[in-house]
Amino acid sequence: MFKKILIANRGEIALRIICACRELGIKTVAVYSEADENSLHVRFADEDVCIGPARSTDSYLNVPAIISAAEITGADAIHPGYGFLAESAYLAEVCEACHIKFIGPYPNVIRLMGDKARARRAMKKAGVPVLPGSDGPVQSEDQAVKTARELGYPVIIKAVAGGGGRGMRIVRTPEELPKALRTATREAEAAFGVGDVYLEKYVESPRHIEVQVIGDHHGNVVHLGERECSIQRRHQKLIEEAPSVALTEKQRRKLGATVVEAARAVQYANAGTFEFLMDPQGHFYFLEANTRLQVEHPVTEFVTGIDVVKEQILVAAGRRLSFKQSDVQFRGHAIECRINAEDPETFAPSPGLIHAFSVPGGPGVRVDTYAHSECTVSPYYDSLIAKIITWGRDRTEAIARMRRTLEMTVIEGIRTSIPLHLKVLADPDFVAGRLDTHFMERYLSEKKKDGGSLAETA
Ligand code: MV4
Repeated sequence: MFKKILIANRGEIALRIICACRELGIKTVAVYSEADENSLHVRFADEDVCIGPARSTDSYLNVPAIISAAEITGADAIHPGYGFLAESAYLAEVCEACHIKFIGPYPNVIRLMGDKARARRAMKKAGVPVLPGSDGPVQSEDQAVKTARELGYPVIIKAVAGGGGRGMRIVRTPEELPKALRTATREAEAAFGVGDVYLEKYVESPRHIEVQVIGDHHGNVVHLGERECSIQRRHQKLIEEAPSVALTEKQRRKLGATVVEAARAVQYANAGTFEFLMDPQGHFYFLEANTRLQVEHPVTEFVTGIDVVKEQILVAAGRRLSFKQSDVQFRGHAIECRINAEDPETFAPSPGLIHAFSVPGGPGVRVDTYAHSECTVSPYYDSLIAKIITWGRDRTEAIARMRRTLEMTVIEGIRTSIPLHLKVLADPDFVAGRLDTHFMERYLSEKKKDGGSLAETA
């Protein structure tokens, strides 16, 4: 087993990984930027190394600095968390070359999934349903026009190097296509350095449903069920839950089995998430695979009782998965609210000093956070300060626990998304489970019409 793990991350996820290491008796190394010197992840790690200035390109994205920190401290493995270098095939390769275990999939699998057109083709070949679309990147305007005509409008243009919703264009008529193709290509080139784009049939009003998998290095893969992630704004998820109310037990088993087979086909090891769109008729289509631990993994942990981060570490060390698919039992319902340091109405970031911070516990409540009274939320990094996750025997109980937890949470000195969460949790469509990826857009525009203010209830 590893003796020492370096955590190449910050914030709540760095603390979450420290929790797993402590339970396994593994020493930890924190890396931090000059802005994070007084953070809890530094305080609770056994050792710490400053890797550069506040800007993440100079610190948390600095591969040589992170590898040097691992070598100096004698760490056997690096856990990348999510964001930053978590899906860097390059970091995974450098780790291999330096005989440091990268806690994640093989570099070639990270690279495959990073190319959304290749990933699509690989999944299709493995028997996973994908949307009708171009076979690989579009080669010319003529070809795109022809493909779009065959697919039927609307279509969506996606960047091969994109993902998470960046660089997409919905095209509703043939007239719009040439211009949309040019802008999408230009934007992809500017954002990712690769201008390649591909086409897919556009699905109206889908749900976003994703399946958690974990594989070991002996060819075993199991799925840990799905998460419903339709409550998002501008591709930032706000609320996630498990299970999805939209799936029958039969659909869950079928989707799970399909994903497990596909993950095996690409020799998937460690934790991963396969994202799907579910259309209003209940059909599933593969979107992309995330080759990392995800922000919303706690809802899966709550309903399965499996510690995903501990399992990631164990399989990276070469252990076989300690459970079979038939050992995975789903119990009750879990919901996560992402608490961001931002204005609940304008969504403008709200960094600064937190004077007071208190979240009540009680039955079925989990809080993953780096925040505490008198801590500072830095403007340099993303605005997620806490994840509040509640569990209930059913969805109604999980929602009730979330509401009373948010109502009794005290965060003073900065603005947070809590008032927005409380409104959504009281929305009749949310309560009924009538969700799709346009829920928040619809919700926010209706609120505007009503003249309703979140500040009134804040
Ligand atoms: C789509 C789609 C509709 N049709 N693809 C956005 C994130 C990226 N992973 C893929 N995305 C979408 N792809 C087709 N063919 C709609 C979205 C989409 C979306 C997906 C998941 C969650 C939220 C979303 C919000 C807007 C659009």
